[in-house]
Amino acid sequence: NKVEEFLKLELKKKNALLFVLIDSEVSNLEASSKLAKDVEKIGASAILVGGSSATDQIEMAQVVKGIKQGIKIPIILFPGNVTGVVPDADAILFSSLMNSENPYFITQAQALGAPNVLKFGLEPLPTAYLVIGEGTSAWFVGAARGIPFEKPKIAAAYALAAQFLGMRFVYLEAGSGAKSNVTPEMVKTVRHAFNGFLIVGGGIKDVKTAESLVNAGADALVIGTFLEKGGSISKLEEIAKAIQRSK
Ligand code: 1GP
Repeated sequence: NKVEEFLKLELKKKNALLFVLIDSEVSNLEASSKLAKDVEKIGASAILVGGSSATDQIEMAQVVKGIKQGIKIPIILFPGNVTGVVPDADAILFSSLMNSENPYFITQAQALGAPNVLKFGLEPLPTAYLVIGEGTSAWFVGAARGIPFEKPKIAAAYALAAQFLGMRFVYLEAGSGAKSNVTPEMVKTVRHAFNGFLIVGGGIKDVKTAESLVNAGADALVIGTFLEKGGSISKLEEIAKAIQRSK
């Protein structure tokens, strides 16, 4: 459990961690490699590669292999489907979209993808992936019955169920580029119910929001769109610094 141990060690040193999401279909190999190096320098703890719109497995494999050479922090796959399982990454958010209405995204894609996770030697991080709100790609593609933003207790009930099922990670996902991020109140309520590693992402792009989510109990924040839309590394560094120290 190398990556899981690494993340736990990181959490002993920092209050919360920054994960940067690279969508292999948005940035090309060269841009992705540079981005990965830059965000490692400013203190990101892991690079996630994937997303619900990334379906070109060949391109993703090339991007993963390419970035791997330039960085020391782990590459964690963030698959939207079986096509998100590629070689050369360190780990994979082996996720069940627990609030999907389609059993494919709860257990079937997992069964189809598992043999390759083993074959490629990827460390599976057992993750409950919970889609909050509506209207995003993750919500649509994953056929999610989005948990309303103002219903934190429902998210907490899913997180508790995830814990009882043995999952060690919960990912509260507002969706890439979401207009509103998951509320600190929801994070707090889930934190109360769930003992494992709590990831929060979707629509996070400023220091204040990031701090409030970390203060509410998030262990890691995922940021993708902010950089895709031209956000600066120095601003991301401010976010990284703020969440690593705030408590
Ligand atoms: C999406 O949670 C991640 O899956 C990141 O969201 O792209 O909005 O930063 P953003």
